[in-house]
Amino acid sequence: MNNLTGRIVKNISNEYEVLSSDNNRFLVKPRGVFRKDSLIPKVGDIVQFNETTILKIEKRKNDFIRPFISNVDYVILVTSAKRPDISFELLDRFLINIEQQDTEAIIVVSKCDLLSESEEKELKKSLSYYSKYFNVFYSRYEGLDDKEGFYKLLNNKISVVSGQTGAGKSHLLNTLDKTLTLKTDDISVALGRGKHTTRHTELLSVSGLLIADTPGFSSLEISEIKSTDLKEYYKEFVEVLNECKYNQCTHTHEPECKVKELVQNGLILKSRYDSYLKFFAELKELEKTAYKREKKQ
Ligand SMILES: Nc1nc2c(ncn2[C@@H]2O[C@H](COP(=O)(O)OP(=O)(O)OP(=O)(O)O)[C@@H](O)[C@H]2O)c(=O)[nH]1
Ligand SMILES: [Mg+2]
Ligand SMILES: [Zn+2]
Repeated sequence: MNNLTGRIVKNISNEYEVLSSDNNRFLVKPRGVFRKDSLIPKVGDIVQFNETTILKIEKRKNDFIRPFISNVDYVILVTSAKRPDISFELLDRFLINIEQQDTEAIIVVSKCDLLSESEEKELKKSLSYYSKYFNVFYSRYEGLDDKEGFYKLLNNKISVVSGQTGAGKSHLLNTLDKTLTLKTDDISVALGRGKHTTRHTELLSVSGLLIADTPGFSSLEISEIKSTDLKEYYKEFVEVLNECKYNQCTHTHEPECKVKELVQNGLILKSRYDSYLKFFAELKELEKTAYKREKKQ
């Protein structure tokens, strides 16, 4: 057999399922030499392979550790309106992490059926702010509100669902393709948090789209960003880049700061600014600890 090209869609221990460009599936193992180079093939990789072995991993467009996947066009961030209750701070944490990896985020607010009419209205008002910068979709137990828009956006793209455990990632995929039977489970009521129902990352054919289901997580740290670079991850701050008095304004303590002015006028969402201040302080603290450690050595 000649060498083939395909995409890794699934990994279980040292075996990989590859979907070839002509839509056939193969179960193959990586070449021993990869391990020597500490190169681990991952879901999303474009590879050259023969009937038993992965021969070459093509250069990755992007490379995620959590979820463990590569070559992603969109991260579909599933965040539940209720159970667990929506947290704008967590939402911002996820969004920054996604942007950090050079990928675009799509927000899906799930479990809207658990809200009263007035609660839903209120939530949509806050989220309309996000829709200036991101594609925002709403879903309920029966499925997505705007399926058509979703399909249009994701057609011919590689996407991955991500988000808190119990947010409804697997359930969402099940509603999009009735042939899928992904395991979903109720979140632990006592703990108020999920227990990781999905255990593997797998790229699925979802009514013609390629979307990976992934295990969720319950917390997320922002690190590896310099505190003074954090402002670049807030699109609304970047829009007024040159309008603060000081060029290097961190939008925290400086006078005549345009960002602070817009927060006061209600043009920048207060919770966005609050999350910025919180993450800024977290990053400063990390830098301080690293500095102390360096001095000791
Ligand atoms: N009412 C309601 N329940 C939902 C909705 N989406 C998911 N659920 C329920 O929420 C629970 C968790 O859903 P899952 O799809 O397993 O969540 P997950 O994000 O895949 O969780 P992990 O795999 O642990 O990361 C299940 O009991 C689902 O039936 C929704 O839109 N409305
Ligand atoms: Mg799941
Ligand atoms: Zn400023």
